[in-house]
Amino acid sequence: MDWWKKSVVYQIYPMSFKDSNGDGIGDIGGIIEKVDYLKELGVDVIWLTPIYESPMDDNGYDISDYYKINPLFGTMEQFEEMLDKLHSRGIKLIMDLVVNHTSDEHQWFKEARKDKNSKYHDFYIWKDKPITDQQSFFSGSVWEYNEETDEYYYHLFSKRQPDLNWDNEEVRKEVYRLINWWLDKGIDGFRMDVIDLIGKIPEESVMFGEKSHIYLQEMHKACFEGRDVFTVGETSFATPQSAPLYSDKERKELTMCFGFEHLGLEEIKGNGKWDLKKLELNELKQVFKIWQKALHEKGWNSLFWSNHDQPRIVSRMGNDTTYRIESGKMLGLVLHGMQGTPYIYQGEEIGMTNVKFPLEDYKDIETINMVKEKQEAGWSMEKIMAGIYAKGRDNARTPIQWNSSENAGFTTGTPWIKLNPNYTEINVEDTLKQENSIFNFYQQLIKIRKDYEIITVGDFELLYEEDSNIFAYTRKSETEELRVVANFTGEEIECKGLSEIATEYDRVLLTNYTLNRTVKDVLRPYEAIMFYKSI
Ligand code: ISL
Ligand code: CA
Repeated sequence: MDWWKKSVVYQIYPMSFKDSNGDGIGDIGGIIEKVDYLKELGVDVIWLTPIYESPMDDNGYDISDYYKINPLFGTMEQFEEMLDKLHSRGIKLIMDLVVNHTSDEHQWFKEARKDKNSKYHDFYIWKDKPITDQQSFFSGSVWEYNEETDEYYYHLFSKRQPDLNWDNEEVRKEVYRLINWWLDKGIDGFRMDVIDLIGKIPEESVMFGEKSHIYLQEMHKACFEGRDVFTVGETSFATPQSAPLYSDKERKELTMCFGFEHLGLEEIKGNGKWDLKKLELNELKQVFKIWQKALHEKGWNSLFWSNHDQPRIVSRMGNDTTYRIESGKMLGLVLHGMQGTPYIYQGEEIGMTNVKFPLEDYKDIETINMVKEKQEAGWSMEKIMAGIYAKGRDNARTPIQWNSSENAGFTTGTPWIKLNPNYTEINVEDTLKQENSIFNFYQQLIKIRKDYEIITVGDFELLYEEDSNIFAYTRKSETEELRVVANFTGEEIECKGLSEIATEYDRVLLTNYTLNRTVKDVLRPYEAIMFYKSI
């Protein structure tokens, strides 16, 4: 079987992971210090967000040299030491591939913007005037004026992140060259940033054209054919129809891709990410049901609750006060019980929570630009701040809380972003001492994936489909059966038939409450149980 089907990936956002030299910014040295922590958790693969040379307009998602390590994070020697250390512990490393755009400080763009006749000019997308009124993800028009050539270039993110012109064959060759260069160094694959956008059609404001499939197939041939590596596409626009196209092995595009539908359900449709409504559990269940079925034996799912762009999951869908630990475990169990490869975002394994900072403490370019835009559009400050508290990307970017000492043991210097003040109660050191911690629960989830084939191969059937409090499903194969039953609320609720299920199954593989053997037809707040039987 493909190794990545039994793997669990852990995402590291290096700036906020561990600082080793006291400059307040997490770095490669910090990761090297913590490899044994990752080993103890039991993860198989590390996904590292960008550590390449960058002016850091978007925290490294704006790359100025794909072949260099950003000195903020360390040196190439340290990178190699980290890779060796991970490999020696049996952990693989995938890097972030950001090739929808470069930094405006990349040599290609510097040449391109100076001279229409440079071969690099066509590496980017130029028009004489803004031909559409398309808005960029980080506010404002996608078209930015360039004085030297008296033209406009296209950027889907910040104006310091010009989009590459994927229709130019030279661009694609350069990208394949850098991919192969890193693979030859011995890394185990890539997470590909907004990779569905490479098929865009700027003239029509179309962001996810069919061409992305063609380019990915070409890339596969040029870089991945014959190598035992894995790729995961960040495909914000993937649907249950297109995800199998990206991840069907026969099509030779990607190993798997991230779908975001389950994380868009709090948005009022068409109003963007800041205009929010309450999450309906039934909508969430339907999304998972459709994705699980669409990809079963036709592709491969990526399972994730959060990443560096998303709020903390216990604050978002659980309860980050009274039932933080219970709900953190429940969410982990529901996700890891499904078919696909699970991703754990740093800090999720100890149940880190969202923050509420005063406006001046936010660092994220998306948040900062949004505030200006919404103020101009007449939004109240209350509404803007509510949006930031709920959805701001800095929620996920506060440093890892290693212990209860000053700055949570993250740095001896001044941290680049404030810490969540709750580090005195929530931190790794205390968590590791507790027997019933979220960390311990995640260790068990990872182990179950290794021990029970059903997690990898079983099909998916949603149960209690109409119930707006319960998330439950079965996973079946010819020889085994698994059933997950979870209470998504902070109340004790009725769960008809639960006691029968308990007798029908051989045993409980995992639960977040001490199991009361005479299970009644009730679920305690955020209670989650994973039943198992062999057939
Ligand atoms: O978080 C988002 C804004 O609401 C998403 O739209 C996000 O920008 C999108 O998923 C793309 O994310 C990726 O590319 C961006 C970078 O800022 C993100 O950190 C990265 O994950 C541009 O490179
Ligand atoms: Ca540092």
